[in-house]
Amino acid sequence: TFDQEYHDLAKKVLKEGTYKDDRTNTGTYSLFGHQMRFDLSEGFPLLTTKRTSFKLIATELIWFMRGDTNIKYLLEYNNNIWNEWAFKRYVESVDYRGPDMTDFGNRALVDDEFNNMYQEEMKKYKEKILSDDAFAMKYGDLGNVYGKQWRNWVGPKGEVIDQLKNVVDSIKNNPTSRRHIVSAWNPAEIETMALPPCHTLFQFYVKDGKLSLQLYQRSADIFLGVPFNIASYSLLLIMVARETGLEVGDFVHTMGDAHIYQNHLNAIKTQLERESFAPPTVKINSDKSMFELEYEDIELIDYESHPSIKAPIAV
Ligand code: UFP
Repeated sequence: TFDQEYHDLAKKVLKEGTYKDDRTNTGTYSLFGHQMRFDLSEGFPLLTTKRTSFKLIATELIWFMRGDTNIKYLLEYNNNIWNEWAFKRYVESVDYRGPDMTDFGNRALVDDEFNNMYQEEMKKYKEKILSDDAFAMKYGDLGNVYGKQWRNWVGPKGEVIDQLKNVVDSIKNNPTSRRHIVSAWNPAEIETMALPPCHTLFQFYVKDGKLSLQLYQRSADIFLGVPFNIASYSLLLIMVARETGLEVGDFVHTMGDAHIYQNHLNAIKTQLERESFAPPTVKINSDKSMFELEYEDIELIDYESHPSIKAPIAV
């Protein structure tokens, strides 16, 4: 089953992964290089051994597809997954006058008093993004992250390249091509991004009327990130298959540094003890092009799961 593919990865990292320090000073168990495969004709790979929010995944994907890089759109859907990265840019700016927020991610975990202060500042920040357009423009933006690179990659002469539109056209016009690629990794712009892309590059493959997609993910937080990444790219594959008149094939998920943060160990072990349910399915209730789709057009059907499991995110 789909869950088994994920559980096998987690078990492998628990067994074979070795301790590795990391940028966030959290500490991980890590190994290098792994591949999972999900046949989407069998259903939609949203994990069932842990409640995983389809709304967060779908609204983030649509946000990427719109070419948007500002968290305002996400906040309007009550999607908070990028807040820490945008907030970090704000508190490090000259305009921030509140209490010192240095290393807020780690401090909030160990210091209750600081955590209350941080929650308060974050709340004010979110309210200001939603109510003040000028503030949102300046401090809601994450820089040249996914949406920018997918839809508006700027070339050497200032020309704008719409990689997503181009790849849809190339799938339609030249299905056997081996060049159906979208890259989020733009070396010239890495420094202008709040977080260098984790899902770095993806490629499509057409055979026997079926469309497959492979993702290369350079860095994979197995407990918190990967369940989202699997569902997000599977949903993208469904949308592109629909757009190009093809059936869905496999989502192939290839990863580089696959890691479990040491403060996620108990959480993942709890999840691994659970039995999976049959996977849900996804239906798109609209004739709109994939570039015009909205969250309300997408329906998740028959999702049965175990409860969610909370764990701290490494910022
Ligand atoms: N991460 C994911 N998936 C994502 C995403 C982030 O697993 O979609 F945006 C994790 C991977 C890593 C951290 O633990 O976020 C990014 O840190 P770094 O840039 O140091 O690899």
